[in-house]
Amino acid sequence: MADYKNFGTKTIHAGNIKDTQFGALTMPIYQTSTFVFDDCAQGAARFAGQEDGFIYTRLGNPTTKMLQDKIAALEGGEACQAAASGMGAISACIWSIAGAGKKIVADKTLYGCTFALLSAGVTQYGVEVEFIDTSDFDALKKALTDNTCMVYLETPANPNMKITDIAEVAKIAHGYNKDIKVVCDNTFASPYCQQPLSLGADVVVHSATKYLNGHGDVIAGFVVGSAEFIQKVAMFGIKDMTGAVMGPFEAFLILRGLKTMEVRMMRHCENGMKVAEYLESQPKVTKVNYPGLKSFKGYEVAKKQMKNGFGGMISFEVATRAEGEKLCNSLKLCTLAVSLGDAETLIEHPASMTHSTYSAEDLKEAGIQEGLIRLSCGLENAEDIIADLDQAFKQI
Ligand code: LCS
Repeated sequence: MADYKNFGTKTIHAGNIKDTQFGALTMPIYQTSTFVFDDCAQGAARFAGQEDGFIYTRLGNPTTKMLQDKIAALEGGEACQAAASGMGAISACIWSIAGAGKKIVADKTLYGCTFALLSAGVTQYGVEVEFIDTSDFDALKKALTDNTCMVYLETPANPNMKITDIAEVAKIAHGYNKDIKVVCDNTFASPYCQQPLSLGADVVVHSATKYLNGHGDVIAGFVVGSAEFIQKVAMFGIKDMTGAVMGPFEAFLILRGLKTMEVRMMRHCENGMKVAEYLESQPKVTKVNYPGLKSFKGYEVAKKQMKNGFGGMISFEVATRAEGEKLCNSLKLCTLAVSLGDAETLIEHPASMTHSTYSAEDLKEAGIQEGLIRLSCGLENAEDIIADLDQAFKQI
């Protein structure tokens, strides 16, 4: 694979497979479930891994392969496995690392369904899970045990944007046992802003539903890591344990979305900063969580590890849930919907929506307040987003 230096060039050119048959500029959608063998010897050789080539789309597909190679290049990983959703990627990753008798140390602030998978899912199959604040290094050191196989975190974390120092966590975990896998969900930052593998993480997981696709029309996920680990995710986590295969059409749409990722991310970051500064000046807002604000607790670490910008995700607190609901219901441009990273600015109430899998006690423990509102700044003009928020704040 050619070695492209810069992010925007990589999104367009890295991993591309040349169409030698017709010379198509863009990768076609190989909408096929299976691939024809010349003879039995070839089929056997492909199954035995003695011959390259495709077998069956659950095991690999040309459109998806090109996308996987591109994502690996963007995250600076050796290899990547695509999945049918972010949750599919996370599940396949977890089953490729953990098993009965093993322990996962996880941050307590996570996307709601990841929290559910870890707290109520894998624990049914003999996996031990301890939830801590991974930005508290003493707590991390205390939680590591001989059977710990994974440290799992998001930074910025969904929904309160908590920042964890990836390099420090990797140093502590690997210092305890080099075989512990540090897994970082990079959905909120995207590889444009932050590349966890370069900071010492072993594995990156993504909901590609968000910034990577960027157009609100796909559910998809990725796991990125060493070639050896991704082989296990592909041949065990996806092929056997979850079957969470990305379809070729989704792969095509993400390849299409990636071509504009750098320019999209520049605008998301610019809008994020402008809207965060506006929210900071708004008297009805009691707290603004945005990694680019100097007043934010995680600012110094974010500045160190989010090299290209702070992204488009913001959360903020108002006094009560009722005020938050009034605000959301009064918006005209910002759209009331979960998901994030789309062209449209999306707003939601985590405690009753994305994080409704948390009990009231768990929400408190994770620092997710009833009055917390999450905003995904889209690609509209920042002035229009701010004007809409401003008219809605006047209603409360
Ligand atoms: N990881 C993070 C950080 C997420 O925010 C999500 C989804 C996932 C993983 C799961 O990805 P999916 O299976 O949906 O592709 N987050 C959502 C959210 O905040 N609103 O709606 C979905």
